[in-house]
Amino acid sequence: MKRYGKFPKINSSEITSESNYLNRRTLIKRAGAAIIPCQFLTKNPVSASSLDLSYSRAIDSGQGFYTSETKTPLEDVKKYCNFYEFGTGKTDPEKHSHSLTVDPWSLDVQGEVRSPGTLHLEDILSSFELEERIYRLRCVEAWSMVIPWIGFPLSKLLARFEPKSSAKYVEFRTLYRPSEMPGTRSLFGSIDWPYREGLRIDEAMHPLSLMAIGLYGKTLPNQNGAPIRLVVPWKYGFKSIKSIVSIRLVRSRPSTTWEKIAPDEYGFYANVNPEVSHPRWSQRTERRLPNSLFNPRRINTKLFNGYTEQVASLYTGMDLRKYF
Ligand SMILES: Nc1nc2c(c(=O)[nH]1)N[C@H]1C(S)=C(S)[C@@H](COP(=O)(O)O)O[C@H]1N2
Ligand SMILES: [Mo]
Repeated sequence: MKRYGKFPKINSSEITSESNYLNRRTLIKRAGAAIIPCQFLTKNPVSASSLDLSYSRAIDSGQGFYTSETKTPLEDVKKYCNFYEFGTGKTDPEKHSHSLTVDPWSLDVQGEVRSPGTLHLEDILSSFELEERIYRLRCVEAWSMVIPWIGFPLSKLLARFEPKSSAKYVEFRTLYRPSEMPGTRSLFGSIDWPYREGLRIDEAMHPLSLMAIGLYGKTLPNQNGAPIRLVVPWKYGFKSIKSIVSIRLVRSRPSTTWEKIAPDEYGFYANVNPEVSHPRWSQRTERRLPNSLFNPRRINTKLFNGYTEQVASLYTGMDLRKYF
């Protein structure tokens, strides 16, 4: 990614310990339907049965929902992040995202749909069955992780708003709240906030496209895109937009953040492809985190991040070099 200026540091008194958006009220409303944050458990002991997280485990059904590859430890998933709203350094999101208010949260869905509207996070959590997906995440910067997400298919969310046949693309937007996002207050950045991403409608409806609300059995850490984010495992990580507040179904291809900044470096499709180099580095291999000087864990990058069987048909007849 490109380099931007340094970001203002926030002082440590603003940083609270582990923050969590599920308060008692939410939990009672949801009647133990989903994820119980451990912070809640330590403060307010609950019966053992509530400890059961009700999401279905990822299984190897041949749909790409599961991989047996070694998972990236939770500590690394939480520490090594890209979330430019909180700064450009890998550990900035972990340091600065405590200030993000994730409750209340709502998601507005508009555009080419029969029933547009706003859903509160609580409604979202009680509407959809939660499932685990163990996915590879391949960043365009040539590092990768294996993460056990918890969420539900994006297709189920979109279906609820009844897309019209005129809906050809889906545009996503991240929250833009400068008071809580030091990275957006930088005078040197060239990002036109809010962070935006997009998918073609058939990509959005693909069963692998996931709305994640948790990882490793818990609600999402703020730095990983709390309280709700997209995960598109066959595309470079920048497509997997975090902390989403708005979804619009549209007729034509939306403008997206990284494509707008450097269209020759970051395409709209951004399908993982070892054959198509980034202008400044090769995409043939990747560092599987956590790695070190002595254990570099460099592995070959696979076409569509290893999800070819599931997604190749979306791109039949398309020149993947042209539509990178
Ligand atoms: N809003 C927003 N979403 C974002 C980003 C960002 O800077 N802002 N970074 C993207 C990039 S480049 C990657 S690799 C993934 C990283 O997700 P993770 O930090 O949870 O591993 O988030 C993506 N989503
Ligand atoms: Mo990335």
